[in-house]
Amino acid sequence: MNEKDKVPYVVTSKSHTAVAINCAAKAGEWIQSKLGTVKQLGTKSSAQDLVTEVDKGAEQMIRKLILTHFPDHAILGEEGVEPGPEALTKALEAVKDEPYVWIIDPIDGTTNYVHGFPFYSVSIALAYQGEVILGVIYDPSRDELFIAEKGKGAYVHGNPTAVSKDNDLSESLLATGFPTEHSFNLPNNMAGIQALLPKVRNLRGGGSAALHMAYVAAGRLSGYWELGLNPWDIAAGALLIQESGGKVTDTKGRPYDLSVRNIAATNGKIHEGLLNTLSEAEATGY
Ligand code: 2AM
Ligand code: CA
Repeated sequence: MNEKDKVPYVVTSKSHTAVAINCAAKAGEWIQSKLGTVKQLGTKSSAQDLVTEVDKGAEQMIRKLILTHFPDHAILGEEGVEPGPEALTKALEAVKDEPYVWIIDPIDGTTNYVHGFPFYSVSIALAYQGEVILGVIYDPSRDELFIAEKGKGAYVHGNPTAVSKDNDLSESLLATGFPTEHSFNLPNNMAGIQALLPKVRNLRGGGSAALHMAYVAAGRLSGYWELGLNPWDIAAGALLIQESGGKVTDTKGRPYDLSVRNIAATNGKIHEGLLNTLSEAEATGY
């Protein structure tokens, strides 16, 4: 047999979901074992946008595992893309004709991780022809694994998740994230907070977009919005919420897709109220 005719060995027996779970669990366990040991703190787009050797190591670990099983799949990972919207547009363009694209955030909530504030997660999604078909979010601090498969529902620890039943903003617990981009997104976010706080039960800012979205899916938060995010912060959580009966759009109410950066995610019932309040306050980030 010629060298060039040799077909590399490919493990074919595992499902996408099993690989995603394995990646999230392995990376999560490793991240947790490194908690409190970070030596070198790097910054990306701004002084508040942190990256560590643990983010990079975890992403490498996940990439390797995915490619062992699916060598022809594309991967869009946070640590593989330069910060900023232009680099993201290019990265999305580069994978747009790939049938399967894995979208990974090795640590969503790096600031929390660095400070030992136990609210961070590993987020892994798989898109087929541009549509998210699988989402896994793992919270290693609580050992909680959230899983969603398109059309098959969403689960935490094997139990189906469902969004909250709150009908009105007044009985809602919302979450948001505070932007690292201070000239445009920050004033917009502040205007949104100012308008929403008097209308809702209360507001939280936990610091992990993916985990906030998992919490909306699980009914622990009624809704969540944030400006200036990236696809790896949102993709897995968006499917979790949709499969739990909730609604995910951009902050102007347009359907969610991988390019959406300003996200509104709710139990569905309060969606219009959230969007209307953001719009009236000119706080949509558009
Ligand atoms: P990260 O920890 O993976 O960077 C907190 O509000 C959320 O914003 C987190 O999900 C965090 O993800 C994300 N985030 C932090 N810095 C960001 C940046 N410069 N651009 C976009 N999202 C960011
Ligand atoms: Ca990250």
